[in-house]
Amino acid sequence: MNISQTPVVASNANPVAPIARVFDNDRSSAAYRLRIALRLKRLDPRRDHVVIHGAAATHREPAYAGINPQRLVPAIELADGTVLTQTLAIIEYLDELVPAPPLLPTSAVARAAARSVALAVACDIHPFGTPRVGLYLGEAAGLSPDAVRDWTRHWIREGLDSLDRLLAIHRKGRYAIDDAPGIADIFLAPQALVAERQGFDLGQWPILAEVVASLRLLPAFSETVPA
Ligand SMILES: N[C@@H](CCC(=O)N[C@@H](CS)C(=O)NCC(=O)O)C(=O)O
Repeated sequence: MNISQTPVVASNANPVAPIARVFDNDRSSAAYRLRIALRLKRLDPRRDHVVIHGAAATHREPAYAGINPQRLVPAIELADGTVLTQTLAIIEYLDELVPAPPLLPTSAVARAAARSVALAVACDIHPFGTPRVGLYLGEAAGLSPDAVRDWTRHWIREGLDSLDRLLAIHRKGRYAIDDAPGIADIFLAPQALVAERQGFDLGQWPILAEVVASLRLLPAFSETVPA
């Protein structure tokens, strides 16, 4: 499964170091994005599990904060010791490290469209449903578990309404952008799964549901799902 990470694009002016390990969490939707990308690239680096839920969580402790200053998963450590954070940045790095199959479309317009779908998820939907936000709403803002759930569901509904409209504009193939699974899909599928786990029926977003159904036929998406 582990193919060579020898970078095709590396040079002295453009060094690309291989991945030494991944800081993963099997329940995290952001970590799911990275698992999909690694699988599409046929990379299988060492994985260190970081606990982010409940009393056993370790991601906010000094040991992990020393690795990822944002205290979030996922992160990757390169062979030269550099740590990279933020899934979009990490996945674009992977795309430079192992160019095939490409995770970004060939045209500049389609690349921008793909990034806009990914960023809509990463910036405007996913953060509202993270453990840190839920904990704050419950503990500091005093919301009941039901109120936190309603709040989370509100932002998912708003976000997926927007995503379905975005896909209506940008989709030119079987998946989010074209006929090759790429960055937009890697962000879309995990967010759709979160929505289902929050009780939504994806059928209310017909384009998104169709894209997700196609993606779930791919092992990279179906065999890496969060627990
Ligand atoms: N924008 C970040 C999001 C990372 C993120 O929020 N990860 C979540 C897991 S899905 C996390 O570590 N949460 C810990 C917390 O909320 O305390 C990325 O794309 O990598």
